[in-house]
Amino acid sequence: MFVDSVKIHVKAGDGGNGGSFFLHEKYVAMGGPSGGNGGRGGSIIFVGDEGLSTLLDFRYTRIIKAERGQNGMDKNMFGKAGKDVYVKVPIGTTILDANTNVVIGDVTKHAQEVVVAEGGRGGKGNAAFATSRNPAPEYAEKGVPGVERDLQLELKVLADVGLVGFPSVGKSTLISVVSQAKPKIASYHFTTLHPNLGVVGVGDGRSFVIADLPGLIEGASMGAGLGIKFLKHIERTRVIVHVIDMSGMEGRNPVEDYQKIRNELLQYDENLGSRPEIVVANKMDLPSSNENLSKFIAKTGIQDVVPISAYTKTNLKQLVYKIANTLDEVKKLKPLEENLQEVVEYNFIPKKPDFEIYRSDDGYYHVVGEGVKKIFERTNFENEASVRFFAKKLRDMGVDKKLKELGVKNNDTVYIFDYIFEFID
Ligand SMILES: Nc1nc2c(ncn2[C@@H]2O[C@H](COP(=O)(O)OP(=O)(O)OP(=O)(O)O)[C@@H](O)[C@H]2O)c(=O)[nH]1
Ligand SMILES: [Mg+2]
Repeated sequence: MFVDSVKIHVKAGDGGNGGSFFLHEKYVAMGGPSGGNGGRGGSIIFVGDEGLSTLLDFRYTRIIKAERGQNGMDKNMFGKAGKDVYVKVPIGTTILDANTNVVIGDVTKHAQEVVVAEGGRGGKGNAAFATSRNPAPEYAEKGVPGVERDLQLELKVLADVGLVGFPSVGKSTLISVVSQAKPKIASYHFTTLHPNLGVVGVGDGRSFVIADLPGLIEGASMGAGLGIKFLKHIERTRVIVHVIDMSGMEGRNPVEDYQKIRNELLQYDENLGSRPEIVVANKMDLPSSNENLSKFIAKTGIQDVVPISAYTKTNLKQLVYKIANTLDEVKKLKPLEENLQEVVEYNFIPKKPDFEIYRSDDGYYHVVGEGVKKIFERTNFENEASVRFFAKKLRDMGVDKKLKELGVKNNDTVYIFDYIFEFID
């Protein structure tokens, strides 16, 4: 089964909490604060792997989690970091945030790494907060939660060359005789249900990757047949090899076949019109092919048709050379990366204000925003010192000032996420 689109959930490890401890040593009545920092949570990292060709593994693993960091311990011992989780993905995988559709990364090379969910930082232990004014703080930070998000993974085959054409024209037969690929070949339409990749050695040291794609039919760009699902793979190939069954068997008309497929490609993406195309006349071993080829050239005006027989392996070397030469020309003009979607850096997050305050219809104040959330998540509300620290941070951030500007009075209710506070000046 070929899986080229899948939605998964990732949850990086939370940072361990900072410890809040005091040294209790023999004969020392009250030692100093000694809570160590919490460990970092494990991150989730995707790694390009050329041995994989589908996203099938994700069918069975829809949720990926990394370990949390260990809590900070007594005697200034730091918690251990959570282990990072490495997940192999095929080359050509685009990773998107499923909710925003922002591209997180494009895996285009073997061993390339993309951090898809970063582990949370560990909280600082109380030892880290000792100052001359407060030599014995009880306060310790909580760890930062690890990034949690839904991901959409899209696999687009990364081949140099894509074989396109109607069903049964001989695309799979062709790839099977020019490469090691062993796709299914049969006389019924839509034998090929997913792209097959093969590496073609030219014989002079050059090589290229060719993709055998499922057959296209009229209306493919609108979803007919296997349709649009596979047209997207053609987007990323540098050269299109358009295979035509020149025998005209089954009542087929090679000229019409050519024009229909061309039309579907253009309907799908007009940029495909300028992609270099090599027209291949296949099944030249059959009786009517020669005559049809002459007519084809006369009607379409395309002089440069490569006649072959995949079945009798005729003229394949000439075709392979022609493809390799065309690729060399294209590579000179345009590196493959230019065809890829623009990559948005993982760390790029639009800057939002630290907090925002709004008033709901019932008269309550609500404080929201990323900055406040960060502090909120690190606060242990069962610990008084920690809560005091939280209040101070909000004041420093300007939340109190803004609330007063908005008319808040003593004892008014202020919501900060799911917690209710009373405003006290
Ligand atoms: N006579 C002759 N038959 C061929 C040639 N190439 C392929 N065939 C036959 O045509 C039929 C279809 O071949 P495939 O290679 O499966 O065709 P395809 O284009 O991959 O078809 P789909 O996967 O359905 O799109 C098979 O029965 C092949 O044996 C050729 O050069 N000459
Ligand atoms: Mg096929």
